[in-house]
Amino acid sequence: MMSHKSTSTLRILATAGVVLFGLASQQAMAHAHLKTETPAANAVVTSSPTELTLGFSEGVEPSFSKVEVNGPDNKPVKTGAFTLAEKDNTQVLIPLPTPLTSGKYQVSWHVVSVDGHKTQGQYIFTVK
Ligand SMILES: [Cu+2]
Repeated sequence: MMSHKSTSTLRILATAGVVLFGLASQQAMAHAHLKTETPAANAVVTSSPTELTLGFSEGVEPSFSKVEVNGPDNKPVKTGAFTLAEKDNTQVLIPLPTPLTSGKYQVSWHVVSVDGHKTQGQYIFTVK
């Protein structure tokens, strides 16, 4: 019967939707999200840090990832090489060869995780 048929079609569509949604959320969880950062987001530090550290939820590919820092007046800050912590590809170190003057700094990160997914974000911290 017609009504019975359309009910089963709906049921199949609903099941497919749940499966697709499940897959999509699993993939989202596998992306590299920023979990910790030093200096912390929105922190006010009293002295210039000598490096930034960014800890991600997944390992990242250094050759396809970058971290940019912009200082007061939106001027780009010179940073050292994008470096991964030894034996931990989730921990990124960004050396700051030149001491930071007082002001607000914006850190923008773009990373490709080991599963090939791109994520990006930004945060600020202040040097007093
Ligand atoms: Cu992913």
